[in-house]
Amino acid sequence: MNTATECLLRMVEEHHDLEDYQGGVPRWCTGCGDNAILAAVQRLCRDENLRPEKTAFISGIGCSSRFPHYMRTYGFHGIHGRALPVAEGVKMSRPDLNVFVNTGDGDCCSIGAAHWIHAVRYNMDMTLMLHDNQVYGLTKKQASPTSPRGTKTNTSPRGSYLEALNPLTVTLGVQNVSFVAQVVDWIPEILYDVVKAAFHHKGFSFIRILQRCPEWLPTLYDPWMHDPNRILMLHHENGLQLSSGVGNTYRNQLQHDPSNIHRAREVASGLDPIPVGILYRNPEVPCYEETRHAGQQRTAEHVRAGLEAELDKYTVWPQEASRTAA
Ligand SMILES: Cc1ncc(C[n+]2csc(CCOP(=O)(O)OP(=O)(O)O)c2C)c(N)n1
Ligand code: SF4
Repeated sequence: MNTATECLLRMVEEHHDLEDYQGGVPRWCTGCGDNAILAAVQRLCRDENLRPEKTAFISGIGCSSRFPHYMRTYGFHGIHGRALPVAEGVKMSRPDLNVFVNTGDGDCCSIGAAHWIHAVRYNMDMTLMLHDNQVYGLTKKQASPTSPRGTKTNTSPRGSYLEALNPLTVTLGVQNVSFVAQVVDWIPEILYDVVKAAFHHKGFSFIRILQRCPEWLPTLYDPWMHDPNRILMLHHENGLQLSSGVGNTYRNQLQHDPSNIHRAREVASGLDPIPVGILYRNPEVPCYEETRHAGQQRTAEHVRAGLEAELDKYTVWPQEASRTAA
């Protein structure tokens, strides 16, 4: 085969269409915001021509955590609250992979909260999407840490008593935070732009996606969906630039420099209007997988030698055994 033919074959082989990333048929309810997130992610994979065999989607348990089943890439549908430790293990052993994490507000902010905090601090290079429908969807409507106070659920029939936890301000309070954004599932253009910016960020990208659950909280986001002025659209030359379509629809805009963490925390505290866009981005924060291995030799021989030395510590050699017996 001559070089030109080889080249052509490789190009055909390495080009991917949307279908190449489509896994099983989604079983989410009609109108579930998870469908919009899936569409944005599959589009990103296609546009970035990500190699499916070099891409892994990791999740916990919940409706949103079914995500890896619907991607035709590697994936791991793990256990409740434990998506992040699995993702970190994957990234540590295979830093060359594109790692994505899909998690619900229960999965991340309740049972998985400790992992969430430490994952921000470790700043490993991966993209986390928090599908925040403010309720436990899969288990049929229990209150989650992000449920607004007063939400009536099976665990809070008279309305939940506590103020909702704000995942943005929590994340922005953790040492080594490097990327925080918020989007809503019903503005697909911005959803896509943010997922793309997060993917290109080197470090732990945290995206909170306000996701509709028409099954259990059908009217939750209606006030914001029906009134574009209740969305605060963030833009900046170092953040998102708005298209004329988005700019004309969402006129309540704020020029926000995402390198300013103090301003990011202020903007993140706003609940109404809902801030949408990139709140914070700092590409200078070191990634754990790099600092951890800096200056270390990691060839297979070194790993094997290290393991042998470790196992030798526990080996009882025959002459030693007979000496001990005598
Ligand atoms: C250790 C453990 N505790 C509880 C459960 C039950 N459980 C499964 S999913 C879930 C909550 C799901 O809510 P969320 O993470 O918000 O995801 P959603 O279904 O809304 O996408 C719970 C409590 C479980 N599977 N494992
Ligand atoms: S129950 Fe809610 S979160 Fe789960 S699939 Fe249905 S709409 Fe989506």
